[in-house]
Amino acid sequence: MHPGKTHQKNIRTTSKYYSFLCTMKVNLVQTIVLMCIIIIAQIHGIQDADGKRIISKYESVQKLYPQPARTETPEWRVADKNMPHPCKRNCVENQPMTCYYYMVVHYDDTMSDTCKRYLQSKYRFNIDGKEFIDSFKIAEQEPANDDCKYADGLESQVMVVNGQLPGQSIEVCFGDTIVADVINSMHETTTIHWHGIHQRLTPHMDGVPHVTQYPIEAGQAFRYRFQVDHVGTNWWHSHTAHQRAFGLAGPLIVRQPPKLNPHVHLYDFDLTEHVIVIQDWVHNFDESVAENILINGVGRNMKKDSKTRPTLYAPFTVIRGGRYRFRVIFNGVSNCPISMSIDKHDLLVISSDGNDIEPVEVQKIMFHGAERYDFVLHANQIIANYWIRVKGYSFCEKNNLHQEAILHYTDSDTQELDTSSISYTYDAPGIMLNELGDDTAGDNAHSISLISLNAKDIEPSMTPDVTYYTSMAAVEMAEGFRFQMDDISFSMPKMSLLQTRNLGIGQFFCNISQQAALGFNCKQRHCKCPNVIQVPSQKNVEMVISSKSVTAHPVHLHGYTFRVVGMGVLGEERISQIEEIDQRTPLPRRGRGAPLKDSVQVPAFGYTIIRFYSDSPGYWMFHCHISTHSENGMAAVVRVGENVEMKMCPVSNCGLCSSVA
Ligand SMILES: [Cu+2]
Repeated sequence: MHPGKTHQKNIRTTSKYYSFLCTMKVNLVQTIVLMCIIIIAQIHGIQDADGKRIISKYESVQKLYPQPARTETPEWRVADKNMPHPCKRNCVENQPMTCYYYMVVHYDDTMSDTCKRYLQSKYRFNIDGKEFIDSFKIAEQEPANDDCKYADGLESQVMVVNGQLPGQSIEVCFGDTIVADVINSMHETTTIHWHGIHQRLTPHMDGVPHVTQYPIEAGQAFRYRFQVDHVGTNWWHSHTAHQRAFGLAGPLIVRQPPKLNPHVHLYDFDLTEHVIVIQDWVHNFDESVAENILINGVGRNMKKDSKTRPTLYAPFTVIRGGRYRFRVIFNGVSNCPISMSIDKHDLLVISSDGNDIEPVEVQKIMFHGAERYDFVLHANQIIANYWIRVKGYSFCEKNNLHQEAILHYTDSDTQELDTSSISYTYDAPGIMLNELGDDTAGDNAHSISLISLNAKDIEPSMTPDVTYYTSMAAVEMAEGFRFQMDDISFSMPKMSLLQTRNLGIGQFFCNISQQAALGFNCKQRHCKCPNVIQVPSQKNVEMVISSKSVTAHPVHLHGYTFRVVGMGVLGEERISQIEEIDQRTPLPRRGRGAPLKDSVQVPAFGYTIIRFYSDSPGYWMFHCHISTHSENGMAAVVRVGENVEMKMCPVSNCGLCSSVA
């Protein structure tokens, strides 16, 4: 779906208007009603290039389910599909709203019939024998509800919400309440996690199956209802299996009133059109290998030996002289960190994972899975098109995966693209923020370390009350890789931890010291159990997280924002003795004002040190954000506080099994 399309008025709006008239004036003469119906039948919905009606998968699925009854919930703000949601507004202090979203999760296809309109000759152009589609013309001329998921021009099965790839951008203000009805029309379970939201008041809305809720079964609906307790560029995504790799993810943008926004003076525009979702892309539900990278759901086909279709690049329009806030979300799925740059433009980075920092000017940003960075782009170059470049590393490097999008200055020729420098070997010049394998000692002329960033929000000085050492590993065995935290492959109990916490389930938990007490050496034998790390509440907690593997792992802790106070590389030999090393000669930790994050890399054979104040009791997932790693055991649960300290959840959510819940 094109960001530019949100501006458009479309035929559907007109048809809605007629339909509204029809329903309101029930006592009008029948002939008028009939005429209305005929008009609606003719202009409603998606048409192919010949004007024939196409029923998209979403439309057919949607018909199976009841629509929200608006009259019953007058205080809720609800939007029609394609209409701007009333909650996307200028934020005003102390005026929260309740924002309703209807989210049908369904199977769908990229490049289905609804995309045929895009292939009309009026949109196509040619550069050096390669075919392209004019994405700016499409945004202008195609109805916003066309339901086309063009992706990389290849047909692929996907799973999406409401027919969109990436999913709809939910945009609200801090303090709003989100009510989201998730209707699972698939024949497998799902859940939605609201990444970046702390769920302090509603830990049972965190969306982790068997930890904070039971899975939403096939054919079942689940209502998420929670207060938005964290500003910034956040995102929603499925937390079940590998579903977010197949399309179940979208932005969740939380703005605040201008006077509370420390960076408001740095930019003129903060628009939906400049939200960027990047993801490594797999085809037909095969998560084992990324075959492409997509930017806002589109991009050039990179798969070898596949039939080529014209390329549709994601369009981003700016007016010369303007200063634009870009919000970038990396829905990284495989072991594929990416770098991003924009030709001839500096990136003034102002925020990460929804946490403001002192602005830093760089030319490239490295994203590890689940990270978000916001930057200001000053459109101060000559009027032209510029490449937004994304380059994949680690596993994506093996397939030379890279992708581009277009930064388009208004008044430049939309079809004038210089494709000569498009190649994997192209390295954008300048300084990189958050380099892969970042080392504290790594600050140099070419890179800026994440932990050298300064948070806008500075904490009082603190010393940790408790320090935990925890490790991430991918151990190669004869039967394949074992993915572990603390030498344990995480396995989920069938009872949901938060819901059944008072049923004595603690006896099923394990952790490394408990396993040792039982006589199991998890370094030698395979330990597979629900690894629950017990953390006391209301304490300054420090975690020294190490990667005992050749790979950097992006780690995400639910429920909290933490300070990143240390990061470095020790090497293969020394990393296994990190606890002794740190206790003998403490690893370097930076002082106050360290950057706040919820997702951060742990460098290969290196470590990352995080700190947080444990004031939100609950069961919080703590895991690698590479989907194949976490789903195979590189995960644990951080249990903060005792059961009695945890927020009560409503009875309807506290059943013993999904059929009761
Ligand atoms: Cu990992």
